[in-house]
Amino acid sequence: MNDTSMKRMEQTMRWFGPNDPVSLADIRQAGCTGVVTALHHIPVGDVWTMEEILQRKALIEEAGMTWTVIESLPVSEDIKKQQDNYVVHIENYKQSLRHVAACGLKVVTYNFMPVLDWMRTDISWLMPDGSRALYFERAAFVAFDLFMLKRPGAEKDYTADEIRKAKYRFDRMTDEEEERLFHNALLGLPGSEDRFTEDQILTALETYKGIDAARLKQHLFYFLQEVIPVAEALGLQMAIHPDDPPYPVLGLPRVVSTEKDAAELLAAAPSTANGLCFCTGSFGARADNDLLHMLKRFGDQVHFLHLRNTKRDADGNFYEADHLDGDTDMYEIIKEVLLIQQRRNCSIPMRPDHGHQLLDDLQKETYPGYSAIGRLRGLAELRGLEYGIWRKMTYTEG
Ligand code: DNO
Repeated sequence: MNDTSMKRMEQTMRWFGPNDPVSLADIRQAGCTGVVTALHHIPVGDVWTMEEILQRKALIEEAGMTWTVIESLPVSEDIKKQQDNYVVHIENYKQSLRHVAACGLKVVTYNFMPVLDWMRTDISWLMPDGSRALYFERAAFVAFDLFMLKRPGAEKDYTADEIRKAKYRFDRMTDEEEERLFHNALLGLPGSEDRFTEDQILTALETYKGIDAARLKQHLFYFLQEVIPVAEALGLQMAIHPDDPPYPVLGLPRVVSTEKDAAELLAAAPSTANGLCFCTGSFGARADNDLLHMLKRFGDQVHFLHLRNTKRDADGNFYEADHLDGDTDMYEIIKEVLLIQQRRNCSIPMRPDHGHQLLDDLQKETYPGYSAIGRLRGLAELRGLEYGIWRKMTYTEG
């Protein structure tokens, strides 16, 4: 018997809002039924009003899709540091969740990375086929930290060999390369066009003095214990995004990088509302993360999927590979997702995370990693792979 009731993933793409050069119509034509977006213009820590949420929702629905996931409802620096206005910000966060739920939304993504969100040294790295990818080059990053930012005490974070390689790399950098590296490393948060200046970043780093990983974890757990019961009562699913890259950067602790981190944060506020945004690209940048094992272990609490692939090397560099290439076995991941969905009787929203700049993308300026055609290629490949596995699992041949 053919069991066609088996669910497929819900296909979505990220949209940065009305200023995004990639339009809702483009996303629809990519075959998406859902959109992932956020109210990037609302200052972090403030309440998202129902009026603003409904306005955005209406735009998406007019384009024939649904607002499937919020990415992100950002957590303020005060909450991460438990300083100044953090109590007010947590109350505001809960209020935003009430509004989000009242407007019919279900999944909320956020992260707990101090100061900086994702970070790359090159946002336009030339691939052998002429397309451009995001790249993290360890020696360039160390050179940026030591010789450009000149972060006090930075030498302590690197081995003698890393420092030597960084010096060699830095000594051969042209002015133009230096400028580009500086610009890329301080790109700031996705969805904003502001980037940090050197002074701003050094000051921001300074404010984390005395906050080590153990303390940041306590702050995260406190936040979860406050917010998760509210989310649960509202029927929301919270999905924390892992650190990217998944280890400390610029002396800042990062606490959502490994299987152990994920297990601890899920246990800190046990609830189905406390879940993960399973980002194969972020977790996958660490060789000691066994992604399939993690997906099997945490499957009941995966509320959102970022499907992307990275290719690492022994020096700590990684680039964003084609979605079906790289170190993560996407076939195994999608097969497991289908089994999880069957068990939970649900469709987990997915988006093709990042994509190469290719074809007409190369002439356009979009948010790094978020060009239309590169993501469309990623989505199409993932969709095809899923369909093939789904057919095999649900149809009896002959
Ligand atoms: C990068 C994204 C992340 C993600 C946030 C979630 O492209 O996957 O920036 O949106 O970390 O809060």
